[in-house]
Amino acid sequence: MSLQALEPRDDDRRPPASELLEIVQRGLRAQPKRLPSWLFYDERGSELFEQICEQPEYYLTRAEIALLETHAGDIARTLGPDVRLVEYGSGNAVKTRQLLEHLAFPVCYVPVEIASEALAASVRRLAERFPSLPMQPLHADFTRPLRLPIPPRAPRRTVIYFPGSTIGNFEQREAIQLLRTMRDEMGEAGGVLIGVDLKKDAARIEAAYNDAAGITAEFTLNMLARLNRELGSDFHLDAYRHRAHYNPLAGRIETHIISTREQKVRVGRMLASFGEDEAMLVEYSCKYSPEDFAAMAHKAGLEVAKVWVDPEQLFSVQYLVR
Ligand code: AVI
Repeated sequence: MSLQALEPRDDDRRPPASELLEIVQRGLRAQPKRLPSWLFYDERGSELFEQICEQPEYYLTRAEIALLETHAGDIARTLGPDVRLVEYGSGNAVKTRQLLEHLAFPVCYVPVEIASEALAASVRRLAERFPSLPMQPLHADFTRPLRLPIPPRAPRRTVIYFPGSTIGNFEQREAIQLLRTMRDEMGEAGGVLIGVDLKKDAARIEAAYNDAAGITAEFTLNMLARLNRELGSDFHLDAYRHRAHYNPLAGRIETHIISTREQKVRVGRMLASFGEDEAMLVEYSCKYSPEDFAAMAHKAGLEVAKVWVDPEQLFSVQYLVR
């Protein structure tokens, strides 16, 4: 499976219909069936994800924001002055703002995002608050080598910012490859500031992906609605359900779409069969102990220079250097 296979994308990253059809047909032919998680992020999926972040069970966002609030000064001191901040994925305004507010003399902010709307929105939001900070938005896929714009003045270091534990949506091999790409982009003196969700009590993790309000279930099944709309497939949404289970050996939430009965679906010219209770994998959300993550970063040629963890040890923000 390619690096981008399970990576969050959004609507703008939509491949042409013929390519999308091929990706989906391949996923339905696989044994067991699996579809890439970036298919979640059409317009509705992105809205639902924002709602997930506000659910009481989804501790990740709140824990990360609280960490940034509590340790903003220390994080800024660790990064040092005259930083060029390069954010992978369109920034959550709150997290990025917190960071920028505390950095000493940031050289520029470079949000990297393949979805042009999200990219423009993140720049708009931050430009209001930081009118004199140069913004250099880069419309690109961050899993591929980037051509970073020339900064307005020489930075002391380039810091890649990758919040949200999005690294958890990549399988190990792909996560290592992505960390290696970051290592190349940041250069000799650079660093990576990354949000990493931690291993913890399985019930707590499972609850985060099975919120009582059913938002995550709706988010998961929205993938099928998207395929029906974009490919003209005929998934019967009421004959599938969401299942998110924590696999303690692999240390990850495995989200599946379950067929509640025997059924067939037409996708283009393909007629795919589902058995009753057949599970189709749609997302991994990997959780790490600090040691696991350090070992993985090491394989990418990066060392953990500093880790900030909340008192409940739910989430971590980590600073990686060469
Ligand atoms: C984007 N990513 C870090 C989320 C996660 O927690 O894996 C996506 C998500 N899927 C279901 N809930 C949230």
